[in-house]
Amino acid sequence: MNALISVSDKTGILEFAQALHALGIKLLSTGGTAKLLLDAGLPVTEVAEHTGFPEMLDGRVKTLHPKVHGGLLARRDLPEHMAALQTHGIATIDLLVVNLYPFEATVAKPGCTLEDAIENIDIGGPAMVRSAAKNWKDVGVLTDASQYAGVLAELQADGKLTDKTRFALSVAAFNRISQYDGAISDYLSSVAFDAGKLSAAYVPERALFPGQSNSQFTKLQDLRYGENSHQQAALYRDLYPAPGSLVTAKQLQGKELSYNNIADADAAWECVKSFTEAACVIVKHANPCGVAVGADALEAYSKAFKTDPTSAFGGIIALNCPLDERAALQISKQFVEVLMAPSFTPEALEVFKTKVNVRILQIELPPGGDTAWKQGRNLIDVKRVGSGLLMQTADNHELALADLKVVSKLQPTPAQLQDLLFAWKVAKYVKSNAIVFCAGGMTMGVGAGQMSRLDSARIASIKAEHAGLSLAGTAVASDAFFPFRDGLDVVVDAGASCVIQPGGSMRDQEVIDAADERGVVMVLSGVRHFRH
Ligand code: 93A
Repeated sequence: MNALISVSDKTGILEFAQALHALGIKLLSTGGTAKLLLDAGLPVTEVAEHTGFPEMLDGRVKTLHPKVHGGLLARRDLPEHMAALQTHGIATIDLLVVNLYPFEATVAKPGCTLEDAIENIDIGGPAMVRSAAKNWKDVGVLTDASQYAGVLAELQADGKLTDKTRFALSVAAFNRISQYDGAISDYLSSVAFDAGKLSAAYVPERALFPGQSNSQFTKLQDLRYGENSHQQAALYRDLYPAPGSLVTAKQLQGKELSYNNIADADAAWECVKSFTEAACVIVKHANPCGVAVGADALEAYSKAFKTDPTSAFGGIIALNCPLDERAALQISKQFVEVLMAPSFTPEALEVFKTKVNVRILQIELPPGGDTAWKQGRNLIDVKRVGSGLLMQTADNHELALADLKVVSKLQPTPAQLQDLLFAWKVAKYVKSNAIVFCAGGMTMGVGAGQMSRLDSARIASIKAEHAGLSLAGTAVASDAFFPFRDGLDVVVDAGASCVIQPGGSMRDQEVIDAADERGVVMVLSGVRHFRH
């Protein structure tokens, strides 16, 4: 039996090689490994001697030779394969022990240069591992020192490895190669991304669908902690982030972003960028607590703030328009955790200079276009469940005026239609069950995340009352249908004059009749926006 040993991490290799030798296994080895074994007095044949070809190009070519790969890949059960080995004077290699150039450890070192990283990309090692792992029926492949003891015990007991062991080793080997290549791809992608070298022309707009395993992420930064201080956390981004998505933001000032900051900033940004007019979204605990459109940043912010000044305290504020000094002065009156906008005037930035804790993010709006990616959106959503992942195409549905179906006897006025569409847009970004009262391009009451739609409706109206807002004549959006008329009664009692909901309940007619009875407009969107 022949074993080829070529390891960068030499932990435990001498003892293992000595034990193999004691079993009568012939040892082949590469430069550094061979030296270590020879120095310990073990009889070892250098690969260069075995192939008759010297190591060259600073070791870049050591084992890339038919005498190595032929010996690993030949099927022992095929006479043609064995005859070919004989013709070319190639000996079989039955055991391969390889661990790779330490690429991961190299790039983890501070100050690692691109050249260092590149030199630590192992080529010959993975090639041998793949050959051996492909030919697992005949070759045992060890890629980690933790495997030495088990393999040795089996060889000492039976003189050979079982099929089961060789297959398990093969699977482990391919796992290792995949992990290794992933680390190389991630590192090079982030280097290129940071240097602005990821040319858009070569960045494919990947069509991601559930069932395709094509999500590749690269680490942007470690976070101080996760949702709570006893949890560890880090921020990763897609290999190719959509332009205008949160991970492309630049932090201009302020404390380090926390896990919750990032999650809330994303919720705020996703919502605010769905508006074409100047808009402001204030988010607390992943829900918008104020959303408004206006002539400019100041008006949009002032209206959004009015929805729920209590909750806005310590909120995340996102604008989709330039932030000027007037708006900055107004915003600086409240406690704000994160402030984000596509651009800031120098005067606006000056306002926050002394508020060193306020995190200011500059984030470009997506270029826009006919695909979700160009609109800066994710194509898929991922959610962790136990030891699994739930994947779905993202909720990128946008409602157009023409999609609305008026089902009440009363027809909506143009102003009501505008308010309904605004309310619907906001409801999409509110956790279910969502009930959103709106008027004049601002939210007037937001009920979020309740287990019953009825309670969301009650909470939305209570919050409006607390904020001193009148709900008379408002538009209401419900992210899913009303299962009974009771929810509708609550919003109409609160003052709503028109309602938008998906429809589709068994009791739609009962709910529509109730709208007619109460003298309010009801329109159906035909789509639902659950957000759990
Ligand atoms: O430079 S390589 O990509 N070219 C090769 O042909 C090659 N063969 C083995 N790296 C190669 N190796 C790697 O060398 C092994 O994966 C192992 O990590 C390392 C062992 O080198 P040494 O025995 O000289 O310390």
